[in-house]
Amino acid sequence: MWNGKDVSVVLMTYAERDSIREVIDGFFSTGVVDEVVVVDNNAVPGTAEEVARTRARLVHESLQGYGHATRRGLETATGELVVISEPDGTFLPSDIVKLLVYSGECDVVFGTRTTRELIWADANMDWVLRWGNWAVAKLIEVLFNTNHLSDVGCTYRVLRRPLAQHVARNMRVGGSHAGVEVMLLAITAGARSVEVPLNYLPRVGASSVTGKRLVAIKVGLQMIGVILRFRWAAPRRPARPPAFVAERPPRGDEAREQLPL
Ligand SMILES: Nc1nc2c(ncn2[C@@H]2O[C@H](COP(=O)(O)OP(=O)(O)OP(=O)(O)O)[C@@H](O)[C@H]2O)c(=O)[nH]1
Ligand SMILES: [Mg+2]
Repeated sequence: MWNGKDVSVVLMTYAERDSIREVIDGFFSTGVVDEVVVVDNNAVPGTAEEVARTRARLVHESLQGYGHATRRGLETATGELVVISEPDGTFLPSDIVKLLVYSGECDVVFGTRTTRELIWADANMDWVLRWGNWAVAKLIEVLFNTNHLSDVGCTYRVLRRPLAQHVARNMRVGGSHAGVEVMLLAITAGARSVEVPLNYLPRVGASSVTGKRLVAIKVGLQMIGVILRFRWAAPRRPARPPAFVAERPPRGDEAREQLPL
């Protein structure tokens, strides 16, 4: 629980049998997590048995791909604050607090893995991945006039429940590039967002996406395709804030207008 709100953690799993139990236990031991939902996306044999040794709830998604699994997880989680993460050992459960700290002011808090000081030795974040993620994030920043963004590939985030449901209802991408669709659905809906630096560790087990250069480039190009599709379709500004945008303190120019002259 965080500031009186139930916290759900959603973990999608495909090939994380050897790390998932420790990650789930790590999230529960933070003391702020009420529920862990594991989405079994036709995971390797033995994964369900590992999850059964924890307090996590297991749901199954038969459609293959990170996006399909994410949609199922967002639909299933019951908390007011829904944290998405990965069970491959690349993220620290204790970093959840960095995301939650901003959840009072924002509808969504994105993580970034491109802060040099927080990239651990042997983590899969060489200069191509680091600057590639940064460049695509800057494309979003410029095209959608957002706050500072520096990583489109970070899958550790927290969404307030109404936004999580909006995203789940509107997701169309089933594959590995769905993470950027979640980001764009939030941005184009007018959600208040911020990005915070997170630790990035070496993966337990083999990476099937960013560990292979050609696959990583393909996912990057697919992300750019999604960004251009959203830019084409979305109005410059939402006509009025959607229902999930909570009352907020005045921002920038609005605040200045309220100052006595
Ligand atoms: N590769 C893959 N991952 C899936 C699938 N469905 C869900 N996932 C989850 O998607 C997340 C990212 O997949 P990873 O294989 O860890 O990708 P990666 O190569 O480590 O690359 P990152 O995106 O940088 O983590 C993990 O939590 C997977 O369990 C699937 O069909 N294929
Ligand atoms: Mg991973």
